[in-house]
Amino acid sequence: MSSPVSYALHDTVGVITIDNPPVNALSQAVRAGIVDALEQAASDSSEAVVIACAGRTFIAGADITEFGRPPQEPFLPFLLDQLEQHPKLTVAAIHGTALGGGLETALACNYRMALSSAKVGLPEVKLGLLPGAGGTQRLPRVAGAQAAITMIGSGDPVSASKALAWSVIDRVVNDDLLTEAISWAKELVASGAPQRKACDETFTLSDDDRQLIETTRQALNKKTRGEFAPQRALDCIVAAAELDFKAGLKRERELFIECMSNPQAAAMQHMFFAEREAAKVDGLDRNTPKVTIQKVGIIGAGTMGGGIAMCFAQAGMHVTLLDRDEDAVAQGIARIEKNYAISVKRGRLTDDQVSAIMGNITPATDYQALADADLVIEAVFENLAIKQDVFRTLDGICKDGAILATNTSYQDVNAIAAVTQRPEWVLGMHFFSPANVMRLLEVVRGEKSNDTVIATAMAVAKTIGKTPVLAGVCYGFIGNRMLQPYFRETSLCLIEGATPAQIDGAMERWGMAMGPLAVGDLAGLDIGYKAREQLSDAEKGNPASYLVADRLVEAGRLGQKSGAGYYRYDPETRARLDDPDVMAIVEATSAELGITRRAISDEEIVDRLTLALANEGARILEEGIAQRASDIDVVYIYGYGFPRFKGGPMHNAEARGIAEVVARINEFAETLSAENWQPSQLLLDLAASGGKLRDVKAH
Ligand code: 3H9
Repeated sequence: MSSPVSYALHDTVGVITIDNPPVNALSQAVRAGIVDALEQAASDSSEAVVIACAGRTFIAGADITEFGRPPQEPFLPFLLDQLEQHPKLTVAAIHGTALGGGLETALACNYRMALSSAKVGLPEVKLGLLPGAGGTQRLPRVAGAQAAITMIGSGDPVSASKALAWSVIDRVVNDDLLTEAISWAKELVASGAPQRKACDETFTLSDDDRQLIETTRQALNKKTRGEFAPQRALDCIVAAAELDFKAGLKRERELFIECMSNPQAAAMQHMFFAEREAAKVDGLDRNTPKVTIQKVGIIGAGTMGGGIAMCFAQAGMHVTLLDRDEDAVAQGIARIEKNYAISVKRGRLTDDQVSAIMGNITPATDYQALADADLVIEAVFENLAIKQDVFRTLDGICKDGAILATNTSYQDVNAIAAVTQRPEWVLGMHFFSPANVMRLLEVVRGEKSNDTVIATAMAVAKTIGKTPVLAGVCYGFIGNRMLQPYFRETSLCLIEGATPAQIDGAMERWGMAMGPLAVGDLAGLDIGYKAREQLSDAEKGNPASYLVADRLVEAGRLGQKSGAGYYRYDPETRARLDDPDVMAIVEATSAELGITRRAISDEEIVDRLTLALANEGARILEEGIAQRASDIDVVYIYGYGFPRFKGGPMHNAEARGIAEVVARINEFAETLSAENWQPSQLLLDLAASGGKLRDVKAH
């Protein structure tokens, strides 16, 4: 097999070229190839060495697919030591993104040049790791405390110009990177420039730097609550100041191994691949023609429709925002303007940018305005008959080949498509509120949706910055369907003995962005109440799972919007406060239903809620509603505040062990409710066979 690394002499400069598509990750073959090339360069006539990459980017880091397998020599820290101690002057030539082990490689060179379009970063914390090949020791020595704390703590890449200002790199060029790097290497040699080595630099922390570390620690504690790696990464920077280079590397290695052995690392790496996989539709030809989307119609100028309009307008598409009368549209436009005013105030957008975006939105009240739209998204009231009316109208007006999407959360996409003469051009595009912020988009394939419609929806989702996940038609699709058993268990825990603060506290300490009852208060308890009003008693199920919510609504407690729901909300700070009135309602309802309240442990709460999700997720997978288990994880992480460091409900179950999960579900079936806790057939099969959820493919 030919090596992904080649070496060639360009006059007096030896050029090492890495060509390992797609992103030049540092696989074992690449590491071995670089070691060989360095040996060759050490003994030939070259006076300097340039390290460059073919393809779209400089090295994007270690090969993440190798993590979790037995490590193979040569190891990256060894390789980078060889590079740093190389007898010839070394220059890294960076284009695209130099990330993780890629930037660490560049930092082990004597000099660094980058294209002006390049970005550099140490994103390891996003994978549950810290830079483990000297990055935490070399970056502070080369670029100082602020750059190191910011880049290593956040994991966010910085532009070439920022990197230049911080001295992470030494030179920026606009084009001809390789030619420029070679001639710069020659110049450096000719001028007798020293072979600068990061390991020889000293690094100290001033009082201000130590203060910055403290404030960054606190900020990260909030932003990456529950994550193991970010604080350890900062520990490494402190070690860089307090220890010599060799001892600092040793400390980095110890903490790197601690991170790598923590289950969070596997969960976050799982998510890295899961979100990329989610964009792929099994069985869909890569060359499926797509509709070019330039004009988008949005029906319904409410919060949801307005948020969706913002997404498309920001991406430069022309949006017609339609509602039934002038007042309704004007209100919708005013709401969008208010949102953008906040963005301007926070410095996220300029007035000019907002004007340009608003210029992309045209208000309308006449459906004829949608006649030439390429894509129409309906976001009207959640009622099948109303939605069907909208689609009948669209069918009569929209041009051939237009894609007609419903943003329904629960209605039957097939029943909506069926009222048109073109059901193959209809699908669901389920946005999450607030639509301009939330990254998830469920692309719901109706039984007749054609491939072009699906391929276009998946692609346009990316254009507007969303993470699309394909779902099939069922009540609630993937995400909201799983919420039903999740909320059922929440309500049952409450009525059987827990308090709102205990349930939400347990789930938030476990990692959820927000506990389920606080979510209910945020969304509005009246929504579920109104939905239940349309159901028969049999359809509503066990009163224990909704009666408290009904009583709260009947007492005028609709959630945050009325100042009280499961909690009371401080009118000024919006802080949620425990409310004895709620517990009085809960206790009275328990007594009325003949339930003897008992102490419920946090562990039981977490198990009931997370396993309810995993069990329903397995059914969804079994029925082919989701393509793969990891898609369900993406839905929960991007749409429902599930902690990324747990890898989503399916990965969490897999990491725990499917056999153990089934055993716990069976225990709940015996002690709580046989009806609610039937393990899904898929989980039973996997527990029996020792198979993995990640290998299950939907049919
Ligand atoms: C590290 O370096 C640890 C060291 O400190 C210490 C070691 C001792 N490995 O994202 P894309 C695949 S940790 C393997 O769609 P883009 C990706 O799965 C690493 N595969 O492209 C996808 O595959 P597929 C630190 C990787 O242009 C394909 O490449 N580095 C890796 O939108 C295209 O990816 C990082 O965390 C990898 N490292 O974005 C950087 N990276 O086509 C991670 C990508 O089969 N990577 N793939 O679905 C990225 O952030 C983006 O991929 C990048 C390109 C910005 C580079």
